[in-house]
Amino acid sequence: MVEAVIFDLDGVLVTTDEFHYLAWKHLAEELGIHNFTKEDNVRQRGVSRMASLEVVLEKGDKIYTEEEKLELADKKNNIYVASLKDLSPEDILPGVTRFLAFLKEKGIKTAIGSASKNTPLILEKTGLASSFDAISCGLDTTKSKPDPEVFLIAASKLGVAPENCVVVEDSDAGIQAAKSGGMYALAVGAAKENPLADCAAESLDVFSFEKNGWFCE
Ligand code: B16
Ligand code: MG
Repeated sequence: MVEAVIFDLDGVLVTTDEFHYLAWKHLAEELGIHNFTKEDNVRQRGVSRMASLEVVLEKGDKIYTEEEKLELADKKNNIYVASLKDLSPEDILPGVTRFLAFLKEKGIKTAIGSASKNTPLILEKTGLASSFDAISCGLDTTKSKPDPEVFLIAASKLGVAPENCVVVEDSDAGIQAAKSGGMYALAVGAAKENPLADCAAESLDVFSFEKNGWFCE
């Protein structure tokens, strides 16, 4: 029985996935890497900032020390945070408000399970902070997706057993994390063809509660 839904943030609730891509592209260009593409960015979805940096660096041929890598990750984060300056409720993805209203009506708890350390800033700017019963993010974890830690912390903060949680994710790393944490996985967007997912939809906007009756049995 579904008692809680844990939402990924970037690319599921908010359009910030595009801002991540643009910030990494900016950094790549500065490093002389001109062939960093949206396909490369798919592998950055859901994974940590440092793992995302490796996806950029493997497109070039320079070797960086750990200290230099930390500086590069910081630089990207500064570009990314600056690009969030005008983030507002208008950047909430289509279908999110309807989805949250449905869950509230059914008495199903909600949480955030995001790899991003910028989660508090994004929730504040979009006005979403008060819409969730618990927040678990990159500031709470020591391991990143595909490790299930971020979702298990969310479930524990909600007081719901993992097998009664559904995770909504747009990344392959996140779907893998949900399944290894013993949760249901609803894949949207970039992850919609992931074979590990229990169900899938192009976006939350077109997700049908009627066709997925198990959601509210
Ligand atoms: P930050 P999610 C993830 O957020 C992004 O998908 C991923 O691309 C990013 O590297 C990660 O957050 C860390 O973000 O640099 O802001 O701490 O999809 O798990 O909500
Ligand atoms: Mg995501």
